[in-house]
Amino acid sequence: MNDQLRNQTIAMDAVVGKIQQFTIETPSWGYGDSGTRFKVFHWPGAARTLREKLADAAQVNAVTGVCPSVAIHIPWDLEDDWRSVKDYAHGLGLRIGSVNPNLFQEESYRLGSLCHTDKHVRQRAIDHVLECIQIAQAVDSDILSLWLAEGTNYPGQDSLRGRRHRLLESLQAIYAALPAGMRLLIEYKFFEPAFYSTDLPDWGTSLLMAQKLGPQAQVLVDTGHHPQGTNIPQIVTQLLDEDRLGGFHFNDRKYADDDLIVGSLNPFELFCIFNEIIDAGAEENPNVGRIAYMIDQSHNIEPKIEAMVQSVLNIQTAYAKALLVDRVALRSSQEASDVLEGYRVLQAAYETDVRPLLAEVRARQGLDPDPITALRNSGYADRVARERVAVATASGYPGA
Ligand code: RM4
Ligand code: MN
Ligand code: MN
Repeated sequence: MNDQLRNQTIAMDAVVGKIQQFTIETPSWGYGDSGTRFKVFHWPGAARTLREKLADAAQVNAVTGVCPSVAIHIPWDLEDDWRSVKDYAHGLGLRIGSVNPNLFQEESYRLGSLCHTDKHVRQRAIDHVLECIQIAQAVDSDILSLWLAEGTNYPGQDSLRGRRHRLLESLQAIYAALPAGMRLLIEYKFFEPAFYSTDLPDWGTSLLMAQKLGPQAQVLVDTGHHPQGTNIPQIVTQLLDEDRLGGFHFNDRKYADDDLIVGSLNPFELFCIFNEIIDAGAEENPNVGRIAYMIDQSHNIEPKIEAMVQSVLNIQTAYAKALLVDRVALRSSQEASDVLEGYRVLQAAYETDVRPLLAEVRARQGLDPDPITALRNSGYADRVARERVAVATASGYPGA
């Protein structure tokens, strides 16, 4: 083997190793029936219980090899015996990942939860989050992931400053209960279900809250939660620089919070996000090593397990391409103020066909190079479609 070939092999081994180590968490709620506010269509065999969701997630892990943890949503996934849930997950080669409190489906939350004017409602919401911290401890999870569905629909409906103060106070009570080593991820979303103001509408507001709380509080970037045209890769760089990028909820969108398959619409944006992370990592940014990569997807018309696998593959594709960026050439074109060369360096990596590389990664893990076909051939979907009886699900619109 000549030197050049040996160096290429070493470089390729490093890339393969990085792709194998890059793990992605899937959400329990992506395996059950869900839909739009118009109609929830039942998918034959869709998971009905946490155990069924975990069993489905184990299939995703079996064919991809990179999805060992599952996020849970409380109370959707509420159980009495967390030790047995933990053991059941371990038996499937999985572990429970982030714990997501639900602060949007109680009658008393009509005008908010952590920001509500009534301190009893705020306390109820805080107590629910504290319960979720205990659940996280019981399942050995170190991430509590918070999303607030609240705000106002009309100017003057409530005091915006008042809501901000209440939010901070509630978050401080939650932060005080966080055990050492547990992180509080603060997710933002610019609108919906509130339409005039949202209490955590953007990354800046989440970052301010995190900075006021302390180092265990970090920002969660859901890629579907921005206004059109927002430069998400730039948000990522800001948060990395501030050491506050807690993690991602990956999904794709065209118009609103569409929760579509990751990278199905904006694969280049996804690539650019990874490019920024890898670029920061090359400069030893300390935040890069502890980013939680999670999928937050819900399926209306898609086969659920297959949609999840597709998202994982699209994420791996974007990540692999970003690993191939020639960082030396990129830096020198930037230093030479060459406007287009840096773009071409990115383009060269983005246009590389990484399918053979990903097939090699899977072969080295003893996996089928084609996870979708492997999933289809496993017969799992047909089996659960026969075994699991449908449960009726409603839509958000009465009579719809
Ligand atoms: C929200 C948000 C949260 C998720 C819920 C189900 O839009 O993205 O992360 O927990 O949906
Ligand atoms: Mn989300
Ligand atoms: Mn969302």
